[in-house]
Amino acid sequence: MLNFVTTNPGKVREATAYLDDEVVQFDFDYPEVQADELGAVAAHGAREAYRAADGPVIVDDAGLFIDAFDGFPGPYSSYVEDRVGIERVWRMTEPEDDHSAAFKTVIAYCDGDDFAATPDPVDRDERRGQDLAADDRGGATTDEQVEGGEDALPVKLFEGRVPGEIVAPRGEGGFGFDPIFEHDGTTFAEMSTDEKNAVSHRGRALAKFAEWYAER
Ligand code: ITT
Repeated sequence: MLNFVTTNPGKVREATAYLDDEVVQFDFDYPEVQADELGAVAAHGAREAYRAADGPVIVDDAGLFIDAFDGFPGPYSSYVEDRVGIERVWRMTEPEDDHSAAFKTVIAYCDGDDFAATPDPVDRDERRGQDLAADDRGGATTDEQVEGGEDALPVKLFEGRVPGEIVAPRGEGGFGFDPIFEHDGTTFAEMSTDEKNAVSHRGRALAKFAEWYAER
């Protein structure tokens, strides 16, 4: 059994399609550290949640990065959805603006054990707040054994990104910013879960995670 640590059932719905193991929503509102990088937020959450859960956990920290706003709301997307609302985020983009955007997600896995070093990132709390972008991954992995300390719990990170455009809200499906995010002419809220998974940031990260997790 795998605990998906989230207050958002939409994320769990998307994950079940990828994993043979039973995925259970672990509704634990972990304190989100203020950091400019999703990887740091997700890794911190996975460590906190692992201490509270009875088994392996995944945390998914996601955000909408709008080019015209230099990546805003990014890691602050949840706060902006609650306080501003997605309709007003769309209205904030002027007609003459570049409407391109991307959804990004980082899935962080923790089961309390160490991982064999691989070309993929293993966050050992050494890079808090630093960029864990896909292109930087090589440097995130070390063979070093980390001494004791709960903060040193290893966390494995899987990243996904999808490009798109900010548009007027359309569609009834999905969750969060899906109605204002268009990919190839269709908003994520107009897609079924399977259609969204096939192209989405979360689908890409989940596919990488599922492949690795099946071996573990
Ligand atoms: P948890 O932190 O409890 O998992 P959350 O919904 O707050 O739930 P995030 O902090 O990762 O999750 O999400 C940041 C924001 O981005 C939040 O407003 C989400 O609704 C939104 N979001 C995340 N993934 C999304 C997706 O696939 N489609 C649309 N909006 C998404």
